[in-house]
Amino acid sequence: MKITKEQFQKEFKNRLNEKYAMGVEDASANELYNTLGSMMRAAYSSKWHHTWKNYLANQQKQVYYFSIEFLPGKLLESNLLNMDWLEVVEESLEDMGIDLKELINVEPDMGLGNGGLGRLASCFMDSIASCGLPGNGNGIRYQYGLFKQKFIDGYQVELPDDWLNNGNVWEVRKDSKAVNVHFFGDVHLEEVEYGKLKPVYKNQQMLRAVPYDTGMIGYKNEMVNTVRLWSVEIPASEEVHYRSIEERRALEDLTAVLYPDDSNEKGRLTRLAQEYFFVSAGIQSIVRYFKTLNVSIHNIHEYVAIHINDTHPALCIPEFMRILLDEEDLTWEEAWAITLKVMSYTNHTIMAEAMEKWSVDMIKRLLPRIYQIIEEIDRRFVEDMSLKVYDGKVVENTKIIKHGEVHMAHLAIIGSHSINGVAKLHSELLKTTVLPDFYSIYPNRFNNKTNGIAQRRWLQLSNRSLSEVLDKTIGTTWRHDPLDLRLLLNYQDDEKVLEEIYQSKRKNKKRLADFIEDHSGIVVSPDAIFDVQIKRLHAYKRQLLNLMHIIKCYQDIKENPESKPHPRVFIFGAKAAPSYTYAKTIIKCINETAQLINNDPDVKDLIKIVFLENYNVSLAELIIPAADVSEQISLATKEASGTSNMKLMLNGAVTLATLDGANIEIRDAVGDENICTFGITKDEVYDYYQNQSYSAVSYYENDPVIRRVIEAFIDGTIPNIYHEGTEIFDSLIRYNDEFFVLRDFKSYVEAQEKIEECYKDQNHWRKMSLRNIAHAGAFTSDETVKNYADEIWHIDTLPNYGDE
Ligand code: 26Y
Repeated sequence: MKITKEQFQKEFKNRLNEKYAMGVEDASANELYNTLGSMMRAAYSSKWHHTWKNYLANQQKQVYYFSIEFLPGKLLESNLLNMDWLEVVEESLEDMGIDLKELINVEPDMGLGNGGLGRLASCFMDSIASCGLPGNGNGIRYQYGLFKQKFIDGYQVELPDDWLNNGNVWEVRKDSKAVNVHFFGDVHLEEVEYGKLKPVYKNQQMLRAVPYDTGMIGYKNEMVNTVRLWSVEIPASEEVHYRSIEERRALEDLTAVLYPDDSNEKGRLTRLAQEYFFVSAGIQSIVRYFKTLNVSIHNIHEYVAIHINDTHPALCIPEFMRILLDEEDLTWEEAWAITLKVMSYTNHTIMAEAMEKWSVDMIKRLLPRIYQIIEEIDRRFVEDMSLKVYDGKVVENTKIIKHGEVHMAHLAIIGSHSINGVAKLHSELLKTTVLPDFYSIYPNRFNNKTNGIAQRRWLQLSNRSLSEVLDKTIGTTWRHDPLDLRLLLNYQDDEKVLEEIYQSKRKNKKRLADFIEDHSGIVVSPDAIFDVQIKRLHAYKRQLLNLMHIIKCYQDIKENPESKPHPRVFIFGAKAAPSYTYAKTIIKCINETAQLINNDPDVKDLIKIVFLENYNVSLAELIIPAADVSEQISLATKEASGTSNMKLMLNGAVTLATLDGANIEIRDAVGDENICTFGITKDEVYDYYQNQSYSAVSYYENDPVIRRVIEAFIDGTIPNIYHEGTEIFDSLIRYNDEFFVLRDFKSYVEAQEKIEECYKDQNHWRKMSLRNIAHAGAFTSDETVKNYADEIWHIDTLPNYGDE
């Protein structure tokens, strides 16, 4: 999509005038942003139309990626990049006296996700379009995104994220594609003709699902795919039933908020209704589109692949069965065979508490027909397995409905032809430890697809200064093929290149330092080591381990005022689920420790702690390019993959990591000498579990350094944390330190010392940093989605794709 400066400026001014009857000099940043956005949308609309017309004409098999979360962040700059408009627009606006950055700043983050899983979905959407693959997203258009985080007296406070209040230029409401979704009521099966049972419904509640489509623009390839997000409305025919505002509100609440909880499911009916709502709407719309192809429904699996992103959309399986059975009159056997071919599932966690289960009573009440189908899937599964598997325990462990609950992961596994984990270790653990019985039943269904990241957003856009150095040094092919970053290895002994990379890092650190000063008043030096831990706040991610090391450093300085560690800035970004009190306690403790250390003159600025408020995609784009050290310190086995580890590596940070998730693959890619690993391994973790031999209190009693650090939480050293300090103390000592923080403390401290040593040898450090950048191409989500496309979805690019 090419445009010249002249064309752009003329069109931009016309549009501004048309929309607001204004000239450039009178318009606000917001008006200019809206003008630019609508102009871009008009420009890519014909490509968007063209893309789906081509899919239609070729009867292209497409994948539909069902995800209850999408976390794209801002779209303006990334759309400009992918349209190949970025430079022209930047220059043209500058000529008109407009700074593109100001327009970027007024766009709200599209924050329809909690963390890793939602951001992965968005990287995949970018990659699928950029690789020319026929794929679409399907999710919920939450009226409020993930809460905005504020700190008041060091405590996390949640405020609503009203991201739509100024409209959304990127979305297109498609009234003509709306569908109805049904809830509640009674259902029974009646014999409509001989031998054929059909459901008959009474007293159902009907809601309207209205889609809002957003174009996913491929990187300079003229392709535009779709993410379709559903919003609830009251159908015109039902208006009479909901006359009071309260009644209407209750229904409209269905798509009002994203559940900000990725740790404990509170069993909320609304959440289950959300899951069914976007699943049913999405599947109905797929089938409706499929019908326009004029192909027999018996062959739908040759045209449609449906991906279930974690278990939240697992109702895809019974819903698809419902349509094939009740609306298309297929037999159970055929419907099931087709469903299996269509569905695939990704697991993102091994934490038992994050495995979704719903009470039978609730599903039965909310989704009576779906429950019947789940029951029948389960009945047939148990019957079949009882014939094939001798061990009764295996069947007991794998069935879907148990103790009055529906196990969503079991449903997803039984109904999918492919089940994947998100890093090698995680996929192995699924087979050997988490789901061994399923693995024994379906060995061929299990596979690994290591996560990846979109280098366009996480390097080209967020780190312009490094990108320029790369262009100058290795040419620009890495922008299309991130594996070409490896060419940088030819320059690892080139002082000039090392210096240029360092200077770009310093520039990014300066930019972040200015932001920190503006937003928190804390002054930090860009010459300090920027040590970064950014991710959701979770006990297993062990922000506490990081904090404990900081407290140790502080105590060392107090004890030995002459010591001269290299100055460090410890940077945190993390939201805690509002109901997760322990995570909030850790936030409070970090904030109070920051108060203490940042204001203690004895510290002489050798340590600063900065906990930035409201960590989100845009903030990540600012922090990551400025990081020296990447903290990836979860307890081995707990972090399925992690993706900030990949983003930080790509931006030249050196990883300080446990052997968990994708950290292991990062180590294998960069080599032992370019990463700093520590901590117990998965085998040691499982040994402790098996022998129940872990004793946290013995570390407290026998290690004076640990004791002194832990006591700081309860002896007044850290002020204002009377309750919180006790809670931390108890979690470690009374409740035996569930995530082995004390076990790993010593080796973490040693690893931190090694980091400091390496950093002091700047030449060595710069080489390590370069090698991290050079090897990060391996973690491009372009490759990840190509693997999904080839091995799971069996989809292909358009026949003439890539022809000039
Ligand atoms: C059921 C409900 C409580 C729930 C809601 C959200 C459960 C889980 C989640 C989200 C999980 C998540 O974000 N998992 C992360 O997925 C990333 C992408 O695969 C991984 O990199 C990361 O390790 C994993 O924690």
